[in-house]
Amino acid sequence: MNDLPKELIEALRKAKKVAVLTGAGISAESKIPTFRDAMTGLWASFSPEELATPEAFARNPKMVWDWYAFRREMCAKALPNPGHLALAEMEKHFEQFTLTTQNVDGLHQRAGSRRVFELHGSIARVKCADTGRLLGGEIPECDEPPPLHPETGGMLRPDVVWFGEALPEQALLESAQAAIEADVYFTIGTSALVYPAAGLPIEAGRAGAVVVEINPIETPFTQLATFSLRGKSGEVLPAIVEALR
Ligand code: BJW
Repeated sequence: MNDLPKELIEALRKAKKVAVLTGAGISAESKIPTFRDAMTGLWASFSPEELATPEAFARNPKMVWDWYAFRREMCAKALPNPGHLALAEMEKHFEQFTLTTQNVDGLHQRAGSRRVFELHGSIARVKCADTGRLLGGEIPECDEPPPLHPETGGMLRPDVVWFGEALPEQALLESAQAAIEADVYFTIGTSALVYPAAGLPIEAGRAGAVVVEINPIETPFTQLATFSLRGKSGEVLPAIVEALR
């Protein structure tokens, strides 16, 4: 990518505090399908309400468990892509760098990012659906999923945030604080439809940050962004890191 705005690189050179929000698009180049892209989205054949709500799990726990088991395996096999790696590299350039992700795939940490806040949980963890107690060891084998928590006897579910559920308080607080303190705020690979995550770049902009969107297509956030870079994060982010060298 040759046509990065000069003003953006200048703003980054001056910036002390940088914060980032990522969504499913950053993992698209690691072959993890996004949620809402036509045809390829994970929900192309299912509606979110069928799979990612507590009500869906209560109605059909086996279907929801199986869907997450399939995705857990896909995430475990996936590898971080140049976009994840560029963000891990970028972390070293700034006095403060806060990476908030809506993704549950763990790829930022595997790429080497150190300060990561997972707003929607982690697909690698499971917990008791009744008590919220996390499972310590391996997921137990069972004939009729979901398996049960060995200590509580309740059904296991993924430790992710479904619609209508509260986000992890500390992760949200730290992310909101980073947004209002940021000199430059990036919103990368997200459709900007799901709140409260989608409110973070809005807050950053209101507090005076230079806000940069990276996405191949327009989103509801595009109009508010200072710079909207049309492209894949796996191409745009390495170009930004290169320009900062
Ligand atoms: C690329 C690319 C490439 C492709 N490079 N880019 C305010 C207003 C309206 C509604 C609400 C509101 N506040 C709360 C709500 C309700 C609700 C909500 O937001 N609803 C809207 C949909 C209307 N929010 C909630 O319910 C949240 N909870 C809550 O608010 O609780 C309140 C509460 C307080 C106290 C007590 C109790 C409750 C919870 C939201 C949870 C979202 N969960 C999910 C599932 C997580 C688990 C899982 O993975 O299965 O999170 S839904 C799903 O959407 C997932 C994602 O993290 C999230 C966002 O999706 P994302 O990442 O943006 O993906 P896509 O597919 O939408 O977009 C991908 C983008 O990438 C596209 O733009 C592509 O173009 C782009 N792209 N290739 C760069 N190579």
